[in-house]
Amino acid sequence: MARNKIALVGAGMIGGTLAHLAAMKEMGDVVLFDIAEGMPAGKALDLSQSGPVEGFDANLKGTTDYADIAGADVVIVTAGVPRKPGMSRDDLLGINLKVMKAVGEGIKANCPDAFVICITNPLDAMVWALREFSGLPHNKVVGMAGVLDSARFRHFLADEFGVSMEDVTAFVLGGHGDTMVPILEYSTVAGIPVPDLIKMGWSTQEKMDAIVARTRSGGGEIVKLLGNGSAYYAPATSAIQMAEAYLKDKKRVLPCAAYLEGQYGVDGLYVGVPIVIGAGGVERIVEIELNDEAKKGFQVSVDAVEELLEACKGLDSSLA
Ligand code: A3D
Repeated sequence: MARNKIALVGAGMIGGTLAHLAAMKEMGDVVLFDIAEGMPAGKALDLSQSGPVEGFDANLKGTTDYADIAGADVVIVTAGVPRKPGMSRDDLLGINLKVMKAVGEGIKANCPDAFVICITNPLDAMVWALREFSGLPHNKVVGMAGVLDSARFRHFLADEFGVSMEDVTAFVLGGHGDTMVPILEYSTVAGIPVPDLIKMGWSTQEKMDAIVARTRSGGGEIVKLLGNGSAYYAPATSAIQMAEAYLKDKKRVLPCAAYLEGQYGVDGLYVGVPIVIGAGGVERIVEIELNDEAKKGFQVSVDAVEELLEACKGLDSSLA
């Protein structure tokens, strides 16, 4: 049986980390694509040379030619530029929108049957644009944000409660970062909901509010500390979990940016919701009853995504 093929479009900090993880887990052969000459081939060669030491068998190839992603089973997209000082949000949107156009067309021409995971920011708009440009079915294109946001939330909760991170589950909805909507009632330690843990004296509502605020600005906290660039280890791990769910038909229930067609009262947008990922891609959107506060928070996310999409449509008439 042939190995799976994983194409990483964007071979920067997250792309390189994705390649490392995919190879170490023997998820398949890996192609690192980037527009930067030499760099993807350099990373592929460096990673290949860790194979004999680590003991993995995976072919790694770096390329600047889209033809090399042909037949990929999974494509993970991190291509784009980060926001630099002096750059407006619309400047960034315009640049990364053009990148999504090139990437979408590359995927459409070379691997239209792939499962595509987008990481490029602003996430909820870029995943929508990538889907539009690629023409792939909506169930085969998803955005990575919720797994990362909930991992950050789980880490902070485990720290606060003094328990293993493995035993903490967190439930988040909505957009990436600022507009993330954590649902404490569905966040648990070994099945015990957080509000019950507060009643049991494990923590206080004030501490939970502070953790929610820290999670929302979790990306910014890391940007500030790094001084140059943004988080890449946890974002890469999160996307790998989604890719594995697809390749192994695990039917994982994960929060991702998925295309909504009426669920949660939203139509035609990518928003963060829990979904089931299996061999069919997005196999199910999990729709839960929201309380009034969560509904309000979710609507803020939806409004923010809608505003970004309008800006995208203004920048590229083929999207209107
Ligand atoms: P970086 O290390 O700059 O890598 C981006 C790569 O994209 C660079 O190597 C570029 O050369 C390459 N690139 C630029 N244009 C193209 C193109 N047209 N085709 C192919 N490659 C191209 O960034 P990074 O890896 O740290 O981050 C990648 C993206 O992920 C950024 O947009 C981040 O904002 C985003 N990000 C999202 C999250 C979420 O949770 C959604 C978290 C962290 C980072």
